[in-house]
Order: sequence, then C-alpha cells, then structure tokens
Amino acid sequence: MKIIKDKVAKLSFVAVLMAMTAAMFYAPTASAHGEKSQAAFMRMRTIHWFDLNWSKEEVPVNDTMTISGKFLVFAGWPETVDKPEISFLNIGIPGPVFIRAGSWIGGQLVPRSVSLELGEVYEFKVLLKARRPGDWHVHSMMNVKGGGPIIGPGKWVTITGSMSDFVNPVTTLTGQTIDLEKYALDNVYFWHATWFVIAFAWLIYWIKGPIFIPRHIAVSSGKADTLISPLDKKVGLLFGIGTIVLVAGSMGATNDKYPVTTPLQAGLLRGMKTYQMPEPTVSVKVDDATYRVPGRAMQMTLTLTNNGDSPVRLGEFNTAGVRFLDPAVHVDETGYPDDLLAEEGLSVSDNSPLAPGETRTIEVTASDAAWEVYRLADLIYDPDSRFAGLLFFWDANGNRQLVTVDAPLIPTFI
Ligand SMILES: [Cu+2]
Repeated sequence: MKIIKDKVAKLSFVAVLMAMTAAMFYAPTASAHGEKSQAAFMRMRTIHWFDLNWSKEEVPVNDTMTISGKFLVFAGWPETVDKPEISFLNIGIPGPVFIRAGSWIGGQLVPRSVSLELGEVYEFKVLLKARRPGDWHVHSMMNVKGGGPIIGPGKWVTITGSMSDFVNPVTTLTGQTIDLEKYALDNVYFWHATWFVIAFAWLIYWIKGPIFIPRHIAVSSGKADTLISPLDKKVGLLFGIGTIVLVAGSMGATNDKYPVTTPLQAGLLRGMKTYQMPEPTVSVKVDDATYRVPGRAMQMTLTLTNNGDSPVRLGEFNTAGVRFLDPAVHVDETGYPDDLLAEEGLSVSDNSPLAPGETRTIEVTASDAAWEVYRLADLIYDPDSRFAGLLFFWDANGNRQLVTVDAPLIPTFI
C-alpha cells in the first residue's frame, strides 16, 4: 500500500512538473493592455498628450510609421508619484508587434532615459517598423521611474503581410551586417535545450527513492543523513563539476569568437529641448467643478479674463487624452481615435468671443460616455479627488493658446 502511494505521489510530481514546463511555452495573445485600469489621477495629472498624429492606419510588415505630437509635463504632478527625473519615451503595444526604430524629443535622439521638467511642453516622435500582422492598439507612453508606465491615447493600427518576411538588419561597429531578428537564434535554442536537459536530469535523479512524507519523517527524527547515499554524493559532485566546466569552457570559446564587445548603453540625458507654446493671454480661474455621476458629465464654473488684444473662444477641453470639443469653435480633422473624441462634448453657457479686457464667468460642461468607458469617473473615489486638464482657446485667426486647469472635483449623485 505504501509503495502504491509513493508511486502515485511520484507520478503526480512528474505531472505537475510537465504542466509547469508546458505553461512556460504557452503565451496567449493579449488584446488589451490595461490602459483603462490605470488610476484616473495618473492619466489626468502627470503627462498630458496632445496634437497626436499616427501617420498610418494600415502598414505592411517591414514598413514604418510614426507617432508624433506633444506632451505637457503637468506642473501639479501628484505627490504620490515620483517626479519624472528619470523617464523613458516609449510606446504602449501588446508585445513586440512593432520594433522601435528610433525616438526623438525636441529633435534629439533619445535611446536612453531623459530628465523632464514640470510645467514644460516637449515635442516628440517615435518611428516604428511593423513586425507582426494583426490589429493593434498603439499608444504613446512615458515610463517614469517610481511612477510606472504612464499611458497616453491609443489608436488601432493594422499590420498586414507575414511575420516570416520581417527583417531587422543592422551593421555592427565592426562592420558586420546582421539580421537582429534571427541573430544567433540557433545558439539561443541550443543553450535553452542544454540547460533544460541538465536541470531535468537533476530533478529526475532526486525524485528517486522515498519522497515527501518518508523523507520528512527521517528528517524530523534526526536521521536526515541516512537519506543521502555515497552514490548521491558522487552524482552531486559530477553535476557540480560538469556545470563549472561547461560554463568556463563555453565562456572562453565565446570570448575567442567575439573579442570586441561593448556593454549595453545606459545613462540619463538632461536639458532636453522644450517646445515653446505661445504665452497664454487668457487667465482662467476654476470657481467650482462637479462631476454628475448619472449624466456622465463634468461641470466647471470658470472665470475667464482676456488680457490679450484679440477676442478668443474656448474650443477644447482635453484630459487623459479624451478631447471634448465645441464644434462651433474647433473641429478635429486629424483622424484622432473616435472613442477618445467627443466632437460635440463641450458645451459652454456663453461662448461668444471674449473681448480684450473682458472678464466673464461661464458654465462649461464636458459630457461623454468616455468618462465611464475610460474609467475617468473613478477619480471621485480617490482620497484626493482632483481633476486636471488642458483648455484650448482660439482667436478669429486660428491662433491657439493653451491653459492648464487643476482643481478639486466634487461628485454629485443626483
Ligand atoms: Cu490600448
């Protein structure tokens, strides 16, 4: 009876081991990447992305596209998130469906981390090369050390063709041209298989003899030493020496084959070039802001003063990449993602041109299903429920100015 139980235990141990091994090779395709579950305050009060452009909606394998635009590093950065002193301009995609062929901030190549200043606007561009066919949600993204990935708006892009055609040729510093996609792949397979076989042999050897309960009994009764035979010691020594010889030998051979290597480059770029927006001439004071839960609408009472010399009108409120527009002032024709664009989502109690020198208090309502769909309304459950965003004003000549708002938000449930 004991022998049968022991066999069952051993068999189930092997089964678990095989299941774990199989799980290692199983990688299901992710269709979304959690942009909606990122805390609303993170999306509303850290990096504000605007003027975004995805150069293509459909791109064949090996062809390139760009994502470009601007971002404002919000001055009212939350205290709970580390400042963007070490940040990396990235792209939010489900795995390596594109490769990032280059990225630029203010025209400067940024293959490494950068230091960003609060309150500044930066222009950026990311060049992508299509790799895996499919429909992919492509986001701008900023990785901030101590803050995590801060995701920007996403747009669906289709990659056509076949992944087997994908090539990624690069010329090394020693003048050799290699295809990074397949470079040294045989070697990668070889070493994975080799260590897998060695590790598996090690495990199989040690699950011989009594396992679990008999061993536990031996150990707790002070007879642990009897569990290890002289043969076990020899086998252990053999595995140990074999591993050292294998590592030392292959390392020597690799050093002979590749005499010139440089470490992966890391570092921090400071003093990035900022983008100068025209100095705003409108001053905005948020008197009051409420979010009406049943109406999926945010209402702000704003007192505007025009200190400039041309009349202006409010045309857009942008928060977390969701854009609420007043179509009488501004219509978007850049192909911005539909789900993030409320073309008629902004209504203003009196949006007649605000004359130079005039001060006016207006009621602004930003309403759209996006408040719920993009889970921005979750903001009202935060201990510090504040909202923030960008207001864009236009004059009759199409000159635009940007004013940021940052104020507490009070929910109403009726
Ligand atoms: Cu997405």
